Amino acid sequence: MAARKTSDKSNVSKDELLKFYREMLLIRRFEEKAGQLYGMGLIGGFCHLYIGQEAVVVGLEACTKDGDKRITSYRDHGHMLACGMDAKGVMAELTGRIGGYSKGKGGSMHMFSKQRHFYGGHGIVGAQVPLGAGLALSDKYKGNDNVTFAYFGDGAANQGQVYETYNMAELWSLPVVFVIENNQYAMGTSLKRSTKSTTLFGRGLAYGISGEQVDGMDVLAVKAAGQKAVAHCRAGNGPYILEMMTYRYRGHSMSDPAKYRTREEVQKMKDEKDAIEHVRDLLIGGGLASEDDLKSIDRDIKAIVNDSAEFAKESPEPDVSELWTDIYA
Ligand SMILES: Cc1ncc(C[n+]2csc(CCOP(=O)(O)OP(=O)(O)O)c2C)c(N)n1
Ligand SMILES: [Mg+2]
Repeated sequence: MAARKTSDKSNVSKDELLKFYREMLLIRRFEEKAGQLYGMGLIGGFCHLYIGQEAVVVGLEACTKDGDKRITSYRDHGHMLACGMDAKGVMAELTGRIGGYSKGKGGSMHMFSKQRHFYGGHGIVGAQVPLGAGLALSDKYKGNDNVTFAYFGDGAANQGQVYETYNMAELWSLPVVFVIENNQYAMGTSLKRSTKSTTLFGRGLAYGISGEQVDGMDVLAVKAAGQKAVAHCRAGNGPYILEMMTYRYRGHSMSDPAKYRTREEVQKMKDEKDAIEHVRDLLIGGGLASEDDLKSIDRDIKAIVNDSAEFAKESPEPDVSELWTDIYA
């Protein structure tokens, strides 16, 4: 990997770097496996992979405490794994089995965990943003210091409901961090083709919300910015916007003609900015871990992912009677 400028390393311990490595690798290997199962016809419907963007959610989860909430779009498997949801339950949901988080009835975009305060998984672009502010409103009402992370994409950032939410969130000083995962594309539409704004976080200023742009491929930079944002919210100062500059390596979803960007562009990001390689370099280059240490982590992760796939294949499909459960009427 080409050398790159990295953020301040002084606020990170060896153990935390190893934790980041492990968590990002779990997301990547889990999704590679999901991609394979999709190809084998074991996963149906929509499936949007997060590969490339791992540092965003892993760095931000390092800033959370128990009680904090998260809500995101359909590109959601990384968020689930990073907040501590079980790989087996996520994979079984992807394959539509009873052992999945929604008993196999929700699929990739519709998983939830009350225990981990994960509120989905939303297929309507931008819909999770007002819902996230609503979650923050409930915590504000209860008078605790919990924070909600509402993740959305650069494409979603052009939705009107985002700006209605900004206005109410600032007016009511809601403890919500708006995380824009700017991976530079909304399906096949590049940011340049959808807006003349030079930054997305800057739009918050019109509503009185502070924010900043962050190198979302650098987990240490993400964590540092996350800590600042969370402190702002916990202190009762209202919302904060983090625009994470990131990149997805795979297609928008499992079918993507990939005509909107060059192979060279994707390869350049992988070669120069990969978040996992970055932490690997810090660990090995800094003499904090050996190749063998990392190989042993790789083996552990492989075992977790393989077990999740086995569980997902062996778990039965939901019984027909499940059609009548978990519904409103
Ligand atoms: C309201 C609405 N409009 C359009 C779509 C179709 N659609 C699904 S994903 C997507 C692009 C969103 O891009 P972005 O917000 O950048 O998120 P990313 O996929 O890059 O994570 C679109 C237009 C949808 N699901 N919902
Ligand atoms: Mg995008």
